[in-house]
Amino acid sequence: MKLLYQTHSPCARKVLVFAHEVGLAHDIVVVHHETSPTRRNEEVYAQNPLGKVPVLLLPGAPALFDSNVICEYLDTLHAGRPLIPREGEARWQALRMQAVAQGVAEAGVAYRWETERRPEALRYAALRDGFAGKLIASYDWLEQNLDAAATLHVGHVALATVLSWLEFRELPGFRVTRDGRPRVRLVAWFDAFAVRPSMQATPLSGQTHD
Ligand SMILES: N[C@@H](CCC(=O)N[C@@H](CS)C(=O)NCC(=O)O)C(=O)O
Repeated sequence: MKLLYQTHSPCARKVLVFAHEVGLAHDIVVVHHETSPTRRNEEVYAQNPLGKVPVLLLPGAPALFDSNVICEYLDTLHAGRPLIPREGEARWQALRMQAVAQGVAEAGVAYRWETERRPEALRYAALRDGFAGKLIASYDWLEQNLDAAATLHVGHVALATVLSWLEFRELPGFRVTRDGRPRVRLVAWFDAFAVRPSMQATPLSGQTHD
Protein backbone atom coordinates (compact mmCIF):
# COMPACT_ATOMS: atom_id res chain seq x y z
CA MET A 1 0.00 0.00 0.00
CA LYS A 2 1.18 3.53 -0.75
CA LEU A 3 0.11 6.52 1.34
CA LEU A 4 0.09 9.97 -0.25
CA TYR A 5 1.17 11.91 2.79
CA GLN A 6 2.36 15.29 3.99
CA THR A 7 4.84 15.68 6.83
CA HIS A 8 2.91 18.67 8.21
CA SER A 9 -0.65 17.40 7.78
CA PRO A 10 -2.57 16.38 10.90
CA CYS A 11 -5.00 14.20 8.89
CA ALA A 12 -2.23 12.36 7.06
CA ARG A 13 -0.40 11.77 10.32
CA LYS A 14 -3.60 10.48 11.89
CA VAL A 15 -3.63 7.66 9.30
CA LEU A 16 0.02 6.83 9.85
CA VAL A 17 -0.28 6.83 13.65
CA PHE A 18 -3.34 4.60 13.28
CA ALA A 19 -1.29 2.23 11.07
CA HIS A 20 1.46 2.11 13.70
CA GLU A 21 -1.05 1.40 16.45
CA VAL A 22 -2.59 -1.56 14.59
CA GLY A 23 0.75 -2.95 13.41
CA LEU A 24 0.40 -2.09 9.71
CA ALA A 25 2.97 0.68 9.33
CA HIS A 26 5.51 -1.67 7.75
CA ASP A 27 3.05 -2.48 4.95
CA ILE A 28 2.75 1.17 3.92
CA VAL A 29 5.11 3.13 1.68
CA VAL A 30 4.81 6.80 2.63
CA VAL A 31 5.18 9.35 -0.18
CA HIS A 32 5.32 13.03 0.72
CA HIS A 33 3.25 15.49 -1.32
CA GLU A 34 2.74 19.22 -0.96
CA THR A 35 -0.92 20.22 -1.36
CA SER A 36 -2.72 23.54 -1.24
CA PRO A 37 -5.88 24.86 -2.88
CA THR A 38 -3.67 27.53 -4.47
CA ARG A 39 -1.07 25.09 -5.90
CA ARG A 40 -2.51 22.17 -7.79
CA ASN A 41 -0.70 18.87 -7.24
CA GLU A 42 -1.56 16.77 -10.30
CA GLU A 43 -0.42 13.48 -8.77
CA VAL A 44 -2.79 13.95 -5.85
CA TYR A 45 -5.66 15.19 -8.03
CA ALA A 46 -5.21 12.08 -10.19
CA GLN A 47 -6.25 10.02 -7.16
CA ASN A 48 -8.54 12.37 -5.22
CA PRO A 49 -10.75 14.96 -6.93
CA LEU A 50 -10.40 17.18 -3.86
CA GLY A 51 -6.62 17.37 -4.31
CA LYS A 52 -6.03 16.55 -0.65
CA VAL A 53 -3.90 14.10 1.30
CA PRO A 54 -4.07 11.54 2.81
CA VAL A 55 -4.86 9.11 -0.01
CA LEU A 56 -4.23 5.38 0.25
CA LEU A 57 -3.27 3.63 -2.99
CA LEU A 58 -4.06 -0.07 -3.14
CA PRO A 59 -2.87 -2.57 -5.73
CA GLY A 60 -5.74 -3.42 -8.08
CA ALA A 61 -8.36 -1.33 -6.26
CA PRO A 62 -9.53 2.29 -6.32
CA ALA A 63 -7.71 4.81 -4.14
CA LEU A 64 -9.17 5.51 -0.71
CA PHE A 65 -9.65 8.91 0.95
CA ASP A 66 -10.19 10.70 3.30
CA SER A 67 -8.49 9.90 6.65
CA ASN A 68 -11.75 8.58 8.18
CA VAL A 69 -12.25 6.12 5.33
CA ILE A 70 -8.61 5.03 5.30
CA CYS A 71 -8.64 4.35 9.06
CA GLU A 72 -11.87 2.39 8.64
CA TYR A 73 -10.21 0.32 5.90
CA LEU A 74 -7.00 -0.28 7.85
CA ASP A 75 -9.06 -1.46 10.79
CA THR A 76 -10.30 -4.38 8.62
CA LEU A 77 -6.76 -5.52 7.81
CA HIS A 78 -5.50 -6.58 11.23
CA ALA A 79 -6.49 -9.29 13.65
CA GLY A 80 -6.16 -7.25 16.83
CA ARG A 81 -8.78 -5.30 18.76
CA PRO A 82 -10.51 -2.85 16.39
CA LEU A 83 -9.68 0.82 17.02
CA ILE A 84 -13.11 1.70 15.63
CA PRO A 85 -15.45 -0.18 17.95
CA ARG A 86 -17.99 -2.13 15.91
CA GLU A 87 -21.04 -1.37 18.02
CA GLY A 88 -22.54 0.11 21.14
CA GLU A 89 -21.81 3.33 22.99
CA ALA A 90 -18.06 2.79 22.54
CA ARG A 91 -18.51 3.18 18.79
CA TRP A 92 -20.40 6.48 19.05
CA GLN A 93 -17.96 7.80 21.61
CA ALA A 94 -15.00 7.04 19.32
CA LEU A 95 -16.66 8.48 16.21
CA ARG A 96 -17.84 11.59 18.05
CA MET A 97 -14.31 12.19 19.32
CA GLN A 98 -12.98 11.73 15.80
CA ALA A 99 -15.55 14.23 14.51
CA VAL A 100 -14.48 16.85 17.03
CA ALA A 101 -10.82 16.28 16.17
CA GLN A 102 -11.57 16.60 12.44
CA GLY A 103 -13.49 19.81 13.09
CA VAL A 104 -10.61 21.20 15.14
CA ALA A 105 -8.26 20.44 12.23
CA GLU A 106 -10.60 22.25 9.82
CA ALA A 107 -10.96 25.24 12.13
CA GLY A 108 -7.19 25.33 12.65
CA VAL A 109 -6.51 25.33 8.92
CA ALA A 110 -9.14 28.04 8.40
CA TYR A 111 -7.61 30.11 11.20
CA ARG A 112 -4.22 29.88 9.54
CA TRP A 113 -5.67 31.22 6.30
CA GLU A 114 -6.95 34.28 8.16
CA THR A 115 -3.71 34.88 10.08
CA GLU A 116 -0.86 33.96 7.75
CA ARG A 117 -1.66 32.04 4.59
CA ARG A 118 -3.92 34.57 2.86
CA PRO A 119 -2.26 37.81 1.63
CA GLU A 120 -2.59 40.31 4.49
CA ALA A 121 -4.94 42.67 2.64
CA LEU A 122 -7.44 39.81 2.10
CA ARG A 123 -7.64 38.58 5.69
CA TYR A 124 -10.92 38.94 7.57
CA ALA A 125 -10.63 39.40 11.32
CA ALA A 126 -14.22 38.31 12.04
CA LEU A 127 -13.51 34.92 10.43
CA ARG A 128 -10.24 34.59 12.33
CA ASP A 129 -12.08 35.25 15.59
CA GLY A 130 -14.89 32.89 14.65
CA PHE A 131 -12.49 30.02 14.00
CA ALA A 132 -10.57 30.78 17.19
CA GLY A 133 -13.91 30.56 19.01
CA LYS A 134 -14.53 27.09 17.57
CA LEU A 135 -11.10 25.94 18.69
CA ILE A 136 -11.56 27.23 22.22
CA ALA A 137 -15.09 25.83 22.56
CA SER A 138 -13.76 22.47 21.38
CA TYR A 139 -10.91 22.50 23.91
CA ASP A 140 -13.43 23.26 26.67
CA TRP A 141 -15.70 20.45 25.44
CA LEU A 142 -12.78 18.04 25.32
CA GLU A 143 -11.70 18.93 28.84
CA GLN A 144 -15.18 17.87 29.99
CA ASN A 145 -15.88 14.97 27.63
CA LEU A 146 -12.59 13.27 26.82
CA ASP A 147 -12.77 9.57 27.71
CA ALA A 148 -9.18 9.53 28.89
CA ALA A 149 -9.52 6.18 30.66
CA ALA A 150 -11.11 4.33 27.73
CA THR A 151 -9.10 1.86 25.68
CA LEU A 152 -7.41 3.43 22.68
CA HIS A 153 -9.72 4.23 19.75
CA VAL A 154 -9.66 6.18 16.50
CA GLY A 155 -10.92 9.33 18.21
CA HIS A 156 -7.87 9.36 20.45
CA VAL A 157 -5.56 9.03 17.44
CA ALA A 158 -7.36 11.84 15.62
CA LEU A 159 -7.30 14.05 18.68
CA ALA A 160 -3.63 13.52 19.59
CA THR A 161 -2.46 14.18 16.05
CA VAL A 162 -4.47 17.38 15.72
CA LEU A 163 -3.42 18.72 19.15
CA SER A 164 0.20 18.05 18.25
CA TRP A 165 -0.27 19.94 14.97
CA LEU A 166 -1.90 22.91 16.77
CA GLU A 167 1.21 23.25 18.90
CA PHE A 168 3.49 22.73 15.90
CA ARG A 169 1.74 25.64 14.12
CA GLU A 170 1.47 27.74 17.30
CA LEU A 171 -2.31 28.08 16.93
CA PRO A 172 -4.56 29.16 19.83
CA GLY A 173 -3.35 26.89 22.62
CA PHE A 174 -5.31 24.15 24.35
CA ARG A 175 -3.21 23.96 27.53
CA VAL A 176 -4.89 26.85 29.36
CA THR A 177 -8.29 28.54 29.17
CA ARG A 178 -8.75 32.15 28.08
CA ASP A 179 -8.66 33.19 31.75
CA GLY A 180 -5.48 31.23 32.42
CA ARG A 181 -6.80 28.04 34.09
CA PRO A 182 -5.02 24.85 33.02
CA ARG A 183 -7.04 22.25 31.10
CA VAL A 184 -5.68 19.56 33.37
CA ARG A 185 -7.36 16.43 31.97
CA LEU A 186 -6.80 17.22 28.31
CA VAL A 187 -3.17 18.19 28.82
CA ALA A 188 -2.30 15.16 30.97
CA TRP A 189 -3.90 12.83 28.44
CA PHE A 190 -2.19 14.49 25.47
CA ASP A 191 1.25 14.56 27.07
CA ALA A 192 0.97 10.84 27.83
CA PHE A 193 -0.21 10.06 24.28
CA ALA A 194 2.52 12.16 22.67
CA VAL A 195 5.27 9.82 23.89
CA ARG A 196 3.71 6.70 22.39
CA PRO A 197 6.00 5.06 19.79
CA SER A 198 3.40 5.74 17.06
CA MET A 199 3.67 9.48 17.70
CA GLN A 200 7.44 9.46 18.13
CA ALA A 201 7.81 7.65 14.79
CA THR A 202 5.82 10.29 12.89
CA PRO A 203 7.15 13.76 13.77
CA LEU A 204 5.68 16.81 12.06
CA SER A 205 8.00 18.91 9.91
CA GLY A 206 7.99 21.37 7.02
CA GLN A 207 6.17 24.47 5.85
CA THR A 208 2.99 24.90 3.83
CA HIS A 209 3.52 25.87 0.19
CA ASP A 210 0.67 28.04 -1.11
N1 LIG B 1 -11.22 15.52 5.74
C1 LIG B 1 -9.93 15.25 5.14
C2 LIG B 1 -9.09 16.51 5.18
C3 LIG B 1 -7.83 16.36 4.35
C4 LIG B 1 -7.10 17.68 4.24
O1 LIG B 1 -7.64 18.77 4.51
N2 LIG B 1 -5.85 17.58 3.83
C5 LIG B 1 -5.04 18.78 3.71
C6 LIG B 1 -3.72 18.60 4.42
S1 LIG B 1 -4.03 18.63 6.18
C7 LIG B 1 -4.79 19.04 2.24
O2 LIG B 1 -4.29 18.19 1.53
N3 LIG B 1 -5.15 20.25 1.81
C8 LIG B 1 -4.99 20.65 0.44
C9 LIG B 1 -6.17 21.44 -0.05
O3 LIG B 1 -7.02 21.85 0.74
O4 LIG B 1 -6.21 21.66 -1.26
C10 LIG B 1 -9.25 14.09 5.88
O5 LIG B 1 -9.57 13.86 7.04
O6 LIG B 1 -8.43 13.38 5.27
